[in-house]
Amino acid sequence: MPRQQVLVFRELPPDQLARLQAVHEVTVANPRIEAQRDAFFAALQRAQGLIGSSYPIDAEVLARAPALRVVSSISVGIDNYDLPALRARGVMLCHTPGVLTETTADTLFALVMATSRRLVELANHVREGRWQRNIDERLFGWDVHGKTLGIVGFGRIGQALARRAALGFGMPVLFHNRSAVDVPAELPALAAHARQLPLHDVLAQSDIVALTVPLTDETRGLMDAARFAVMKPGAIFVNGSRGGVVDEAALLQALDGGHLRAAGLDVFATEPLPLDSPLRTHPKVTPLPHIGSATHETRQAMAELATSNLLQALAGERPRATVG
Ligand code: 8YV
Repeated sequence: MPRQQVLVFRELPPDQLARLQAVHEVTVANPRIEAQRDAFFAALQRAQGLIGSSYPIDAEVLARAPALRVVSSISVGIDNYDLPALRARGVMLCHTPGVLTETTADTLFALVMATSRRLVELANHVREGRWQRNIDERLFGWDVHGKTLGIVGFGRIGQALARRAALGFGMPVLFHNRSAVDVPAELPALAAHARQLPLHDVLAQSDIVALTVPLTDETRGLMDAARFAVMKPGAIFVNGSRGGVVDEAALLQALDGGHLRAAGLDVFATEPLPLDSPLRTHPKVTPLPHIGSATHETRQAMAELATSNLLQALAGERPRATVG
């Protein structure tokens, strides 16, 4: 098979970069880094394969990639990719589902704990020398065990989150999902713990609401002022999906007006979060820098899968994880 031109647009672990270099001509250029952007677009002109994440591959980029055959995303989310434009060009899209499910569910449950028990706020209370006497009710958190968890989006990550909540913390789980889920048949361990309900009922009956939906035309702006108003007074909101699913101004109003108790956010409409965003310093918000899958083990596994997808596609084989 002739050596082909591969463009890596997000850093790969050395062992995975070496796998690509052993077979193809590889250029590494991350367009999110100003100093590498010209190199990215120069290499794009001759690239048959792309591998990376967190950069929009749209019709404009594709128009500058006349030889492109496959894009291998180091992500499970595919909202950065213009699917109709890729289809129109016959460019295959691969991604990395499955390998990051448990890690991302861990992150989401960590946000449930951190917001409910005020972990970051109270750690800072100690760090900043303000722990001068036993804490009182002004610094108490709220129990997690036994509370009702509402999950919006019941795919792999939502189901993994439900297992943690129901089987680990005795939490009844209510979930909304676009398609019907036969819990007794598909998820027998959750049969006695998880119920599918319409979105309104999940929001209205849950003490904690967690988003795990993908960002699509249907879910963009899903959590708006009306839906935050449906949530229980004093409820906690956690977002591990995409920032674009949330009307952030409406979230701030729900927090500032006292309707919502707290919010744990791993994703934002604009990332990195702008320094002037009120979400960055809001006392009721626990912000994380999009660390859903960001562990050494899982990012290595994602890179390995994405590299295998690309090598297989360029060799004319069927990759393990294609989109569509
Ligand atoms: C990563 C993610 O943040 O997989 C996704 O969709 O959001 C995360 O795993 C990111 O895409 C890094 O590759």
